[in-house]
Amino acid sequence: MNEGLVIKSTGSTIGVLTAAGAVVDCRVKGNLRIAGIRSTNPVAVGDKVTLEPQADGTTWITSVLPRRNYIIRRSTNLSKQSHILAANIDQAALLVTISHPQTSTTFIDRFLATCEAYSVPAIIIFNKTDLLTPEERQRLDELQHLYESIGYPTCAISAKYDDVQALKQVFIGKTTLLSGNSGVGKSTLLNAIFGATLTRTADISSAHDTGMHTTTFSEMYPLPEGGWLIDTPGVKGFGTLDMQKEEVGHYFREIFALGRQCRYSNCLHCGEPGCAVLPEVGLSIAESRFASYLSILDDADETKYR
Ligand SMILES: Nc1nc2c(ncn2[C@@H]2O[C@H](COP(=O)(O)OP(=O)(O)OP(=O)(O)O)[C@@H](O)[C@H]2O)c(=O)[nH]1
Ligand SMILES: [Mg+2]
Ligand SMILES: [Zn+2]
Repeated sequence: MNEGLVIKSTGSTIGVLTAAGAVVDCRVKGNLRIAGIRSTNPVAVGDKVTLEPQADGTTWITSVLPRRNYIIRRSTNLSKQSHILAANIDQAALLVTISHPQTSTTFIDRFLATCEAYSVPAIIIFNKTDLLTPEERQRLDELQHLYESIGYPTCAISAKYDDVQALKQVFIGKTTLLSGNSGVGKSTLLNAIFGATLTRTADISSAHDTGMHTTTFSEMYPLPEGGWLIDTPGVKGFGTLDMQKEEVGHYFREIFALGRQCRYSNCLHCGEPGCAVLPEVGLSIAESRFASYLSILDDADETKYR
């Protein structure tokens, strides 16, 4: 049977790299469904799939091989549909900008929690350091310090003006998902690392500082040294998965660590007696992190009534 690796997904057609080294445009066989996942895309970039050439010259994707992991984004609108950003990844790199546009800590924390849920190592790359005012530079320092202290590697760059070749080392030999809000510079970083213009970038509309959503589909790029980088369309928000309330704290490393000292093992850190976490909010646990934790707890509440 023919097997291939999905390297590009535009929705209707899917680019698959075959064992022979060719990229074939394929279509998903109509009745293909992946058990247990309700998503808008049954096949995602990074998937290994089986192929079946048809008599009319087209090729069908007939099945998706079991996934090692996947990163899913639940749409923030009411449809509650999910979209798989990528599958079978080794690590995720989140691009964050302090300004132009501003990435919220809720967004960062939801992304990190999603990575934790799938045991995908995450790194945070702060971009556009060239644009920072002194106050924003201080904010950058604070956030870098915060996330490093929790255990996430961070770095701060200007993808546009710095020499980012050193950053390449982080990506060699691994499949990395590049994610972040629209306009934070994912495609720019990718281009800078490859030293060639592989994907389009766009100017941010200065009126709103919002991105233009230049990248409209996910695509995987091979590194000459080995490994893959996956450019994804900018994400607005990160809905989280159907987590049990008691589970949410597991995906915030520092809350999880401290939570072991709570009197009740299923403590939600919302005012229960003997809670070890709540008294530390604003001290060893950042208020922004706890606020993100609470926002996901809220979601968990919501899913309960779905
Ligand atoms: N000043 C400055 N501008 C940057 C930097 N990195 C990217 N940009 C600009 O920011 C804009 C958006 O960059 P993109 O690379 O298209 O952003 P993206 O994250 O791929 O956006 P989507 O594809 O919409 O998700 C472009 O005008 C880039 O030139 C940087 O380090 N400094
Ligand atoms: Mg892009
Ligand atoms: Zn507690």
